[in-house]
Amino acid sequence: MSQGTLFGQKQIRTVPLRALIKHFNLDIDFVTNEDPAFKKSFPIGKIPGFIGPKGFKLHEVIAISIYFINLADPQSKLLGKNAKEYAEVLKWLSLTNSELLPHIAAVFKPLTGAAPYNKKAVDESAAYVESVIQVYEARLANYTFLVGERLTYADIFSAALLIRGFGHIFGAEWRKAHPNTFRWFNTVIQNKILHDIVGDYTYIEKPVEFVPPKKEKKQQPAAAKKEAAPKKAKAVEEEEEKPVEEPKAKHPLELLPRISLEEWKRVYSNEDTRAKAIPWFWENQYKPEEFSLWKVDYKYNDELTLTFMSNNLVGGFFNRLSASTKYLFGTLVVYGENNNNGITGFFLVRGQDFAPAFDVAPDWESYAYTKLDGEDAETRKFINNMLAWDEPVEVNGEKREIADGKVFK
Ligand SMILES: N[C@@H](CCC(=O)N[C@@H](CS)C(=O)NCC(=O)O)C(=O)O
Repeated sequence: MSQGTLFGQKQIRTVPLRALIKHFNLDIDFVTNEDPAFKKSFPIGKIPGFIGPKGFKLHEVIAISIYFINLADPQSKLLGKNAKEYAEVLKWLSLTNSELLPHIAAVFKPLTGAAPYNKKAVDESAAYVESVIQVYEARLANYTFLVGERLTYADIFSAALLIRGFGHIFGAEWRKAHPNTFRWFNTVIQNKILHDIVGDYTYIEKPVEFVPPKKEKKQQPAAAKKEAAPKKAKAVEEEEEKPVEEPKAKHPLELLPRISLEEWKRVYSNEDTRAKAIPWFWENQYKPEEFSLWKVDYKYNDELTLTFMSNNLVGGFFNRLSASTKYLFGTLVVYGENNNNGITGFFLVRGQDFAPAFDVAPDWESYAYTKLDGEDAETRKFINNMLAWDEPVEVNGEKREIADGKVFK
């Protein structure tokens, strides 16, 4: 049975909700707010509105969000992992929804001509946006995400609504002055949950500038005619135009010389690992001037339970790393047994820094990265085993059997 209907069009507050529907595969239709059912059920006419089974109705984006998440998974860590984190998630949702977004709109709408322009009011709103953003800057100076150490709905929701800021007023200079918020936004916007709805994100170079509306000049009948055009529905009026699209800057790793990883990936998949692939790797693939080697260890091994779940965790991490397929090859194995296991492995990374290749995955900081010396015999022994998985792994002086593993290629 259908789980309900969400009403809206392209309004920004529908973005995080559509992301939840997709992520949790909820059976909820997304229907235009022009629909008579919306008009009848929501007299204030604000978007989003939701109608569930048996006439259950909700408005207010935060309430609808919490309902969707609980409907899909009452244990979801997207709402934090305890009462304190849950309250913190709500704090950020409220701050972004009530303080940030309306004031961002109060800056760019007058600039784009969507609302009357008054320089003093725009400047005041811009100053207020700045003071609120400093709350995000401060938190994100020491943490990857807004709540706890993992991605929560606070991140998804806030990044989604901040598209209005990044789409109109947070140009290159702003991003330089707010490195923490930018780094966080860039991470969250690429997370699959949002990427599925928003797609590849492109940044603006410069904020929108105020252009006095032509209609003030009396001699322009075309503009005057436009002014007299019939008004759109109120809620649609609220919707902002698409952000200016500019070509995406080249990924820093694209600027480096290239030895393809493709051939190695083919060799590793097709050839006998010990006899052919491993010698090929050291001879043809590992060029220290172009690649670096990293030991990668999961930081929270004591939280792992069943080995197959640890392996799923690795699978999820690899999925989220997929934007870096061209720059990485690696394997992570799960060693040990149920309720006593850990994750370790190695990666070959284009360039000498691991961060630009890994930071596409929102959970990249759940792993520790240690640079390896490819000339060292012990290192080679470890990597060879991470390719062959035919010997136990040594962890803190103890030999542990490999239970499972995944190859990132
Ligand atoms: N308090 C509401 C605000 C919703 C809201 O302002 N929605 C905008 C679109 S994102 C809207 O419907 N604007 C139309 C209007 O103000 O008439 C919520 O948090 O959901």
